[in-house]
Amino acid sequence: KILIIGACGQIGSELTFKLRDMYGSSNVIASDISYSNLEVVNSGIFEVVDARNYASIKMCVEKYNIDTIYLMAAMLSATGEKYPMKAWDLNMESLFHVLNLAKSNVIEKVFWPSSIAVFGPTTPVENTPQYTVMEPATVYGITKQVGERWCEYYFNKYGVDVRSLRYPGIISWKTMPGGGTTDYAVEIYHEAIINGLYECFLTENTKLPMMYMDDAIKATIDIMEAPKEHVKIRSSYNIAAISFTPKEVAESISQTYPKFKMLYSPDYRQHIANGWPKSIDDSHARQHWAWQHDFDLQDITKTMLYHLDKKYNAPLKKSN
Ligand code: VAH
Repeated sequence: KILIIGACGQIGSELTFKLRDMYGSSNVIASDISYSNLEVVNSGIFEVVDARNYASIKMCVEKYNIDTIYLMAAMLSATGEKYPMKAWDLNMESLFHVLNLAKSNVIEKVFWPSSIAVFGPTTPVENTPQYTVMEPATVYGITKQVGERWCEYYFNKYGVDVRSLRYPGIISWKTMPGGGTTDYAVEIYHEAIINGLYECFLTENTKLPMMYMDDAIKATIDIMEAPKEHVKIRSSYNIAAISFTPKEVAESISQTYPKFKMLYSPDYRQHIANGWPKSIDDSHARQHWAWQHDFDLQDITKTMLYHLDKKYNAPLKKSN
């Protein structure tokens, strides 16, 4: 049985739907701190779990005989800079609780997301290697770097089967992102349809690694299904799909909406983005467990605009 902690979040929600498709709804328990995504809450078994509280997690694990946990709850980079201690507390406490449940064999397997935020201003920015200098300059990035060290330690010392991916910015249409620096890459598509105009909080040439949600979900399932001996890196794997700038995504939108306008008003998140890689070398993931992305920028723009146009401009249901 699988438990997803943070199932109402941007990645957690889509992971819930995918895992329910794969393993059957009754075998996938969704949980979050509140009922913040009713589609997730109403699509199967849902429990309120506080990821910062060991007893809260353990109770749910025992109630449903859970053997695998996807820990998707975290405070992201932008919000983490506003509430550093809250970000440290949530991101680290939740990881220790889940690793300790695995160490005491209450559960068998753990997925824990890391991020390109583990890299900092002194990291090589193009084709950032799997192994390199990492001096993260955000609280979120610090929690991800330290979290990776603990994951590898629990694997080496206690044999805990924890697997992890350094997600780039993730783009999806079903759920809004929650307080990240890459959130512009989701907001822009919504604004293009609603207003035909987007005021971007990063400068036009800020190049960042990005990935469509379906690719991120595929990578997550692939690494969790890979035979143990293929998962040779137990800190966290670099994974990549594409990199683009706000200007490039605006141009791809303009092919469908020629009148689309962009404004640039960089804010505090520009400083965070400046410390992150522009592109990622994911050759280890491709070699060890056959990682391969599918969606490039044109595919992402086509898919996002199609679904969001349907969502916002759906003809009113004919009242019969
Ligand atoms: C953030 N979306 O912006 C997250 C992610 C690489 C970015 O970690 O904080």
